[in-house]
Amino acid sequence: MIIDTVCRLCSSCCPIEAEVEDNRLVGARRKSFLDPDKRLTCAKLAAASEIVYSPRRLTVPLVKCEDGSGFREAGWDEALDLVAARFHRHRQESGPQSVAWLRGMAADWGTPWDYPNRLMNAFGSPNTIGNGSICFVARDFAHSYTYGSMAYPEAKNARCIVVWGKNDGDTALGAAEGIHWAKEHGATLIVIDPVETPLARKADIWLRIKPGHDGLLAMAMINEIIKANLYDAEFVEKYTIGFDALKKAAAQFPADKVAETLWLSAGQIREVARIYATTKPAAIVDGNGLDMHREVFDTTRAVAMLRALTGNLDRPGGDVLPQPIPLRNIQLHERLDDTILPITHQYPLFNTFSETWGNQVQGCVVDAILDESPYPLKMVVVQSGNPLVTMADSRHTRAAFDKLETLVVIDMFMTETARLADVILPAASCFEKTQLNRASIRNNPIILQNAVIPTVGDSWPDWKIVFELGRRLGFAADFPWQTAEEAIDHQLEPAGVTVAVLRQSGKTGLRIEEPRYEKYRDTPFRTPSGKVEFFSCRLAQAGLPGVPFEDGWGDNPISFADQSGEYPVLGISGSRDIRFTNSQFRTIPALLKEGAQCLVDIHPEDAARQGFAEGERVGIETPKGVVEMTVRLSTVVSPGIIRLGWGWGDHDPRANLNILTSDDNRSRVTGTSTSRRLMCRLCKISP
Ligand SMILES: Nc1nc2c(c(=O)[nH]1)N[C@H]1C(S)=C(S)[C@@H](COP(=O)(O)OP(=O)(O)OC[C@H]3O[C@@H](n4cnc5c(=O)[nH]c(N)nc54)[C@H](O)[C@@H]3O)O[C@H]1N2
Ligand SMILES: Nc1nc2c(c(=O)[nH]1)N[C@H]1C(S)=C(S)[C@@H](COP(=O)(O)OP(=O)(O)OC[C@H]3O[C@@H](n4cnc5c(=O)[nH]c(N)nc54)[C@H](O)[C@@H]3O)O[C@H]1N2
Ligand code: SF4
Ligand SMILES: [Mo]
Repeated sequence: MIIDTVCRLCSSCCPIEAEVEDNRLVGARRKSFLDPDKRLTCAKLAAASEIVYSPRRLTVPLVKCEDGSGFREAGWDEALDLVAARFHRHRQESGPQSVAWLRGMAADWGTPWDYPNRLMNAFGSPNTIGNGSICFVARDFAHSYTYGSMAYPEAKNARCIVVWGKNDGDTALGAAEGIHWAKEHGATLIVIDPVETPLARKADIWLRIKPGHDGLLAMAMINEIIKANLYDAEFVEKYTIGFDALKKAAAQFPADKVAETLWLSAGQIREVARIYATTKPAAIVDGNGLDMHREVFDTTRAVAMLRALTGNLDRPGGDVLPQPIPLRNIQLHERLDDTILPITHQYPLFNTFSETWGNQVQGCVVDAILDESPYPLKMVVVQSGNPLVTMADSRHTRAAFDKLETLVVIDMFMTETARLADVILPAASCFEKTQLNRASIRNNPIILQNAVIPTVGDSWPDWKIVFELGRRLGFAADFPWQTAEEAIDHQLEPAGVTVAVLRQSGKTGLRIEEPRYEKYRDTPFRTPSGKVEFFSCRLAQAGLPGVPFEDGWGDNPISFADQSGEYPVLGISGSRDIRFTNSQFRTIPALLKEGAQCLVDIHPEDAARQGFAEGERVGIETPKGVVEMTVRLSTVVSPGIIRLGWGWGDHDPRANLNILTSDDNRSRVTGTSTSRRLMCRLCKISP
C-alpha cells in the first residue's frame, strides 16, 4: 500500500510516498515535479525502514537505577508518574519557573512545538526553549522585522538565483531540484560560500567569501545598487520606509574599500550586485551559513533588504511572502504570571517577534543552571534534541546538565544527552505519528504528516507523551484530545479544514487559498508602519541599530581571534552529510557504509606543509578543548581554512565538534554566538 505523507528525518519535510506492507514500512520515495529518473535521492529516506526498525531504537521507558548502575525498564504509568512527581516537587521547592522544556529540531516546530508550550504555560513556567538562536529563527526574525514574515525563494521560476550560505544538495533536496531546474532553463546562478560546494561548481559566479562577512557584502551590494540607480524606485517610494538611512549606512561600505576584507575583488562585488539587481525575477536562497554567527540578525536583515530594494519581494520567481494557514493559537500564553521572567528575558524582542516562536536562546538554559541566573533551573525536559552534542561548548553544557536535579529525555535513541537522564521516554518516529509541520502551516498548501505504520515497541508519539503528561499534571481540561487528529482539528478549525479532509487531498496537499503575488498592493506589510522597514523604529527605540550596520562593521569577532598567534587556522564548523541529520543516524549500518569517520577537509598545501596525510587522524584544538578527526585532502577549502565534520559527537565523543566552540560572546538581539567559525590549531596525535 502506498500512503502519502511527509518525511521528517530532517527539517526539509519532503512530501513522500511511503510503501507499507503488513503494517511495516518497506520503502519510501520523495515526490517531486521532476520525472522519477531525474529526482535527487536521499540516503536517509532510502534507509528509512532501517532507521525505524533499528535494534537500537528505544522501545520502553527507562528509569535511572538508584545505585547509579544504569537504567531499568519501566511501564509508562510509572515513568510518567515519576516525571509528574518531579514537576510538582520542583515547583513546590523552587517555583514553576525552575522547570524548563528544551526542544531540539527533530519533532518539528509546527503543531508539535505548540504542545509543550501549552503544557509549560499551564504549569506556570515561561521556560519552553527552542534552538532557534542557532538554527533559522534568528533569520526568520530578521525577515519579519523587515517585511513582516519570512519570505521563501521561488527559485524554480527565477531568472537569477543567489544561493547564499546554503547547501541544498546535501540538506534540502526539493529546494536543490528547483535550483538545478532553473539553472538548466537558463537562470544565472550565483553562489556565495567560502566552500566550493557542488552548487558553487555549477555556478556562473561563485564568490568565495571570507567566512562570517556576509553582512558586509550585503551592505556593499546595497551601496552599489543604490549608487548605480539599479533599485526599484517605484517599489521603494511606495512600499518602504528608511531608504535614506539605508543609503547612508551602505555608503560606509564602497566595494573598493571592503573588497580586501571580504577576500573578493571590487569588480566581483559590483558584478554580482548588477546582475542580481537587473535580472528579473531574482531569488535569494539564504541558509544556515548565515546563521550561527553573532551578527546573524543584521546580516540577514541586510540580505532581506536587497530583496525589497530590487523589487523582487513577493513577485513570481522572486522571494515570496507566505500565505499562512489560519490556525488556532493553543499555547495558553495568557495563563502565565507575567511577573515571572523567562530565562531568556535579556532578549525581549526575539522572544516576542512572533506569536508562536517564543523563547529560542538555548544558551540561557546552561546559564540558568550553572549561574542560577536569573534564578536556578532544577529540572529540564529535553525533547527531540541532543544538546550535549549540538549546543556550543559541550564541556560547559555537560557541566550544566550534570548539575541538574532532574533530567527527562524524550528520544528515539540512546544519546549522549539521554545517558545523563533520570527518565527516558521512548518516542515514535516520524512515520509513526500524525502532525502538521511548520513547513505546511507557514504557507499553502497544507500537507499532512501521516502515521503510516503502528508505533514500534512501546514507543509513543510525542503528542501523546505531552498530552498524557499534561493530564497527569492536573490539566485534563487543557488536554482533552485522545488522538492527534482531534488536536489538529481543533487547531485547524479557523481554516475550516479537518485531518479527514486533508487525508483526501491527494498527492499535492490542500490549498485553502490560491497563490497570490504582490499582496502588498492591497494588504499592508505586517510591520508597525505597514511598509518594508529599511529603518526600524522598534529596534532604534530598543537602543539597537535601526538600520543594519549603521555604526559600521564593528569588530566582528571570530571565536578565539584574540589568540590567533597560537590558533592560526580558521575552522569552519559543520559540513552536513546527506546521510545524517545533525547528531543522528550514525547507528544505522547502511548509512555508515560510505564512511564511518568524522572528516576534516584540509587544503593539500596546508597538509603538506604540516606533514598530514590523507586518512590520518589529526588533533584540532581551541582554547575550549581538543577533538580528533580524520584528514581528507581537499581543495573545496582555501589554504588556511579547514572544514570540520558536523554531528559526529554521539558516534565518537572524541570527534564532537562542539568541544571546540564557544558560546561566550552572544548577539544582544538573538543570543546567537559565533559557533560556525573559530580559530584553531592542528596537532599530531601519537598513534
Ligand atoms: N557546531 C555546530 N553546532 C550546531 C550546528 C552546526 O552545524 N555546527 N547545527 C545547529 C543546528 S542548525 C541545529 S538545528 C541544532 C540541532 O540540534 P538538535 O536538535 O539537538 O539535533 P539532532 O542531533 O538532530 O537531535 C535530534 C534528536 O531527536 C531525536 N529524534 C528524532 N526524531 C524524533 C522525534 O520524532 N521525536 C523525538 N522526541 N525525538 C526525535 C534524535 O534521535 C536525536 O537524538 O544543532 C546546532 N548546532
Ligand atoms: N543531510 C542533512 N540535512 C539537513 C541537516 C543535516 O544535519 N544533515 N540539518 C537540517 C538543519 S537543522 C538545517 S538548519 C539545515 C541547514 O542546511 P543549510 O542551510 O544548507 O546549511 P549548512 O549546510 O549548515 O551550510 C550551508 C552552507 O553555508 C556555508 N557557509 C559556512 N559558513 C559560511 C559563511 O560564513 N558565509 C557563507 N556565505 N556561507 C557559509 C557552508 O560551506 C555550506 O555550504 O539543514 C537541514 N537538513
Ligand atoms: S531531504 Fe531526505 S531526510 Fe530530509 S526530509 Fe527530504 S527525504 Fe527526508
Ligand atoms: Mo537547524
